[in-house]
Amino acid sequence: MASYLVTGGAGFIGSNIVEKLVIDGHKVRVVDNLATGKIENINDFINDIEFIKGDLADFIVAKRAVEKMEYIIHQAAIPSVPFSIENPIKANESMVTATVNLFKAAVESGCTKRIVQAVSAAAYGNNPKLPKQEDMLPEPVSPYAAAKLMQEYYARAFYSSYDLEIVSLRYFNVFGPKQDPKSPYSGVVSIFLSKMLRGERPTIFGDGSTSRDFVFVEDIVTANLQALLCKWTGNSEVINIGRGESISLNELVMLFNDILEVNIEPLYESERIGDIKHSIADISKAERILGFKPSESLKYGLRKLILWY
Ligand code: UD2
Repeated sequence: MASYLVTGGAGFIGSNIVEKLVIDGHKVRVVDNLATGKIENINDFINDIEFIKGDLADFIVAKRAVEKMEYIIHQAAIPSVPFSIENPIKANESMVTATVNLFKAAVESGCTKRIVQAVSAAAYGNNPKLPKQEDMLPEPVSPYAAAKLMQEYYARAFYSSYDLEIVSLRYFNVFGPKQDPKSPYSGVVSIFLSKMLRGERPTIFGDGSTSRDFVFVEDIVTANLQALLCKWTGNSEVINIGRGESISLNELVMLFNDILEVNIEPLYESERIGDIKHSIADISKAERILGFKPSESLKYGLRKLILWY
């Protein structure tokens, strides 16, 4: 039994990680300020964990959170591009300040064996090269992307300055249970599914040829645990986590029609400003370093998501 701190553990991805750790019988502490996370996400196992309501942008909270914890899974953030454009100072606090506090607190605690943190495919920005490879020059085009990239740079800096082992996972488009379709930060998979389950037509922004690499949250959970336990390479690695395949928004609607056995036509509206056209991960580094393999098919994850609704 090892001890794990999950920051943002009441959020969509964080709560899926907490659930797996609890099932595996680990000692789990969650720190969450409940800004975007929800206590309902962890209610089923609240008695099996320690919960701290607090904001990591406050160093005292960070110190308390990391105390005696061996492994840290850092998911806390305000994970939204539009929010960061409206409120770059708050976005920076929630990602950069919080992360530096967490890393510094971990150095001071002396107990931390390794940290894995959530970063983003947003780092690739509008670079049209596909698939996205980790050694491509970053092109952050939003404050969100800049902040997530800064988290990666701090990871490297803390390894070279203090020997703190930190792995950064660049998530592609994550979907799965506990992603709230009503949230303004929600992903297209949840939005489309919740509408189509009610028999409503989903709205595609653009002509539907836009494509994404949709990755199931179970795969994200697996990748985080692999990143904590894999052999240390001697570098603070940045690793893509996706399926390594993409589908268009039109195909996504067709897939839901197929699984739900309905025939709903999407509506089309003009493209969303700032959207990138295509995104697909090269996951060979994840395979090589983590032993990561995504779940059998996209349909597998979509079916599990439908069961959750
Ligand atoms: C994802 C991440 C974001 C950031 C970004 C980096 C999610 C939820 N967001 O944003 O945090 O990492 O990647 O590039 O994973 N769309 C529709 N209809 C809708 C909603 C969305 O057509 O009702 C389109 C949207 O215009 C976009 C695509 O679906 O072309 C994906 O949108 P998204 O918000 O799910 O994710 P994305 O890729 O913008």
